[in-house]
Amino acid sequence: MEHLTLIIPAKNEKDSLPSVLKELKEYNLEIIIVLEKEDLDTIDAIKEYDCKILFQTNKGYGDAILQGIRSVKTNFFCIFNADGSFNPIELKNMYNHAIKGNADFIFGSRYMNGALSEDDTIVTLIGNKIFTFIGKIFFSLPISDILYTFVLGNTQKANTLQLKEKSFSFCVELPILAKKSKHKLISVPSHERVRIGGKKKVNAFKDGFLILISMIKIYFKH
Ligand SMILES: Nc1nc2c(ncn2[C@@H]2O[C@H](COP(=O)(O)OP(=O)(O)O)[C@@H](O)[C@H]2O)c(=O)[nH]1
Ligand SMILES: [Mg+2]
Repeated sequence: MEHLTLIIPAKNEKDSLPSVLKELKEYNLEIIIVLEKEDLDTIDAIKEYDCKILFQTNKGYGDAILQGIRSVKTNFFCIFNADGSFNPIELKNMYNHAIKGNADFIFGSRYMNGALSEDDTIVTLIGNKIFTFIGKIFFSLPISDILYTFVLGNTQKANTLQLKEKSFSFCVELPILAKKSKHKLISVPSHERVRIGGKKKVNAFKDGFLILISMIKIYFKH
């Protein structure tokens, strides 16, 4: 997968990120980790791994990913979590779709035949279903798991989208703007594992509300 760079946004992931990097070693991929320079515990935990570390200038999940995408040199990138929930074995299938030109953005989905989540709660499941439904009805998104954000995409095409969201609203902004720019989106089944350690950063209610506001804003602005 020589044309692929993983972008790993990380915040307080000292308990998970070292295992994630260890598992990724055999894949020989370009990796960019994006975190805050104050996150000394995470930085210290991964010092023996030879990856590029990028310090984000602002705060937030979306900010980290956006900054990561801007510094990718390969044709394709993939957003990859630092918590161990994504299985790198799934990258090959996503990458093949990209290389063959089957789609510009390939979205992992926990809600297809052959897919599964070990990390979903009833609240995140319902939230996801609602936002995925809004995505289908108002933005014609052909994806079945809008908030998962295990996405492999075309770097150049991502860079021409006017992505701005610095928070978790990035999760909906990316597919919506990609669709509006007439890029091709597809879903592929994914098996989400449980987080290795540390805490989930998403607050279902606060971030869910921000995501809803963001969808409404994008609907009326674009
Ligand atoms: N750099 C950065 N990474 C973040 C931030 N918030 C979450 N992340 C990372 O984004 C990924 C997804 O977050 P996670 O807590 O697992 O959310 P989940 O989608 O609910 O499982 C993890 O790798 C986190 O470390 C942030 O504010 N800044
Ligand atoms: Mg997670």
